[in-house]
Amino acid sequence: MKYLKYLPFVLLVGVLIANAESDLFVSHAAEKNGMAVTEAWSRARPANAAVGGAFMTIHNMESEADSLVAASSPIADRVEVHNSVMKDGVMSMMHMEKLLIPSGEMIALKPGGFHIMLMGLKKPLAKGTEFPVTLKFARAGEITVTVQVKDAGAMDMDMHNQKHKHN
Ligand SMILES: [Cu+2]
Repeated sequence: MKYLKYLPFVLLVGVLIANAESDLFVSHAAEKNGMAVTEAWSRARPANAAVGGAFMTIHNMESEADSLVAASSPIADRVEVHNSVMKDGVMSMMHMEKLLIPSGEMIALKPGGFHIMLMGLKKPLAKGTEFPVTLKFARAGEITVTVQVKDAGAMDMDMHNQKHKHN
């Protein structure tokens, strides 16, 4: 656990972000076996919506690669890892059997890219509510993180920072 020294920083960032969103002292981050999941959030959806997306940052702090191989949540019948791909001007989603998290890398799950897809929602994704998602990694095992539901129009910080970048 040579990277444990970074953990207080990771937790602090999570707390600062949580505090910026609300007065609740909630950190939407979890760490286990050298894998850190931070900034877990979701977009509010209409009450009758059947699907929703969850976004987060996954940081592999170990010297070995790992893979996200499954996900689950008590609020959805099925949870999958998806990638959004633009093809011929049409955005479509691809189911990923596994998402590689290389050693030392941070992978951002965000709108328009990799995301956690919640299918068969059992409760509405209402702004201000929270729900748990359990991610299963091949090496690090299961990590449960609390996902915060934000505004329907919310974007993550990374997207704000990159809004002038086109690719
Ligand atoms: Cu999807």
